[in-house]
Amino acid sequence: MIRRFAVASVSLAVVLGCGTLPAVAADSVPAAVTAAAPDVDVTKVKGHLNELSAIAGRNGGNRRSTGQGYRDSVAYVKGRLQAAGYTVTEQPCTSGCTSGAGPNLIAEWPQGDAANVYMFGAHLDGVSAGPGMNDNGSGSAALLENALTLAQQNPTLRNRVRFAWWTDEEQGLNGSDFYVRSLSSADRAKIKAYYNFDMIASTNGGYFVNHITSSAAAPMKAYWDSLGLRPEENTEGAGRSDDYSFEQYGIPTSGYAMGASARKTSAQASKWGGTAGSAYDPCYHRSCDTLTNINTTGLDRASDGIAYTIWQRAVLAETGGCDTAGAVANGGFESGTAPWTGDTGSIGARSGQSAHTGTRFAWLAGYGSTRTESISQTVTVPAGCTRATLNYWLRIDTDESGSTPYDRFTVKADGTTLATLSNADAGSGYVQRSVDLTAYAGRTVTLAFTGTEDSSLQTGFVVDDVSLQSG
Ligand code: DPN
Ligand code: ZN
Repeated sequence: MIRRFAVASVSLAVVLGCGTLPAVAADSVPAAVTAAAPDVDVTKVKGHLNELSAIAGRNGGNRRSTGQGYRDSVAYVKGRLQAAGYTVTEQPCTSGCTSGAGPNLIAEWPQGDAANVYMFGAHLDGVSAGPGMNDNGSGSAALLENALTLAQQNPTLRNRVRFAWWTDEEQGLNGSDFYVRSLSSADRAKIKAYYNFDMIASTNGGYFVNHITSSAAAPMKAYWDSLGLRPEENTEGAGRSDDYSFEQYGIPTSGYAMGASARKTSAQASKWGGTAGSAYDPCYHRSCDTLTNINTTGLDRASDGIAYTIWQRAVLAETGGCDTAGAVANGGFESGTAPWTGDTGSIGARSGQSAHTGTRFAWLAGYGSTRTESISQTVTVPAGCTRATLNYWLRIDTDESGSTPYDRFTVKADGTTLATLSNADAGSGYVQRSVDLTAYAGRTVTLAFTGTEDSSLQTGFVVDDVSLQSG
């Protein structure tokens, strides 16, 4: 049982009076939710990291591009992709690479417009000093699980998605340079953007986006903004990873990074936590870049942001006039309470509950006494949205039993109830839920989440990661 402290006393007579509330409608999940980007399972991402770690262990402790550790890494990624239905190409690097370097690995999902390609890449090689788990097992594993998730979900694609795992990055961005250089100019022109993932699980890391103000970066930034992370430009990594090979040919690029040997500033430590004055990755290019040198929270947030970007770029309808980025502010409750109003004391990091991502959440009700708590903010649904879905994560934790609804949770827009849940919907963890806000396109509405309890047996409604999506 998880119960909150509250100044409340409950008389037995009142307790006996409970149990006669009207039945509530089940939460309706609109069809549009099928177009929402999936949650990429970080446990599976870490499973790939375990395999890469074991591969290094069998091959002298590293995955350098010229060694068997690299070739075995290629075989692992290739095998998993093929099993999921990808056609995978090994591209030998025949010029500009270190002698003996293994191949690039390219995999394309055979759907969507082949003239509009969105590429997502990570270097799969490491340095000889260690197993290269953060640099760059992290990017490689997150990309692999994203590719497998795309195949498993198999959404109708508008544009083409191509994944790449690069060889010989550590010796000079050589694999990616060879790839881009080798394309015909016609094929290069089909690549509308390239997204790079190099070191996305730094233990003392920050949330960095490459070319953060560019239009290529918009979905990457929007996703981390939606978690309240306030990402910054990836200045440390500029020109230092495989996105640079694409930049050289004028292809728009972006990506995520959590940082290498540069030191976290005190402003960054206040914003993101961690240790000011210490390197983002204390094991950068060292033997200690092992499985313990992984920031699981950061890896999870990057993995989900990659999926969000794939969906925004290739799955969803054109968003012309429907830019939902930032429509819900502080939806992850990570940055204070504003602009939420109402019972903002429900927002924070409290013992007894935990966040869906980050450390903070909104915990509505859960006292075990008659009580209503509500938070709201105004949200503008852009006029150009042909679909708009409000997504949120909800954990319902109750001491009630059975299927009678006593304690209720509602989502309202301008006072109209769009979803109602109750203690009868309780489960052990967070569940992503959504309401359709398409009807509100072009309007600014007050969005409210409310928890209402009857006089006994607590039900807490824990909300996190609220965002508006254009699908
Ligand atoms: N990941 C680094 C490497 O491959 O050596 C390059 C890099 C450095 C990337 C600093 C980002 C920031
Ligand atoms: Zn790297």
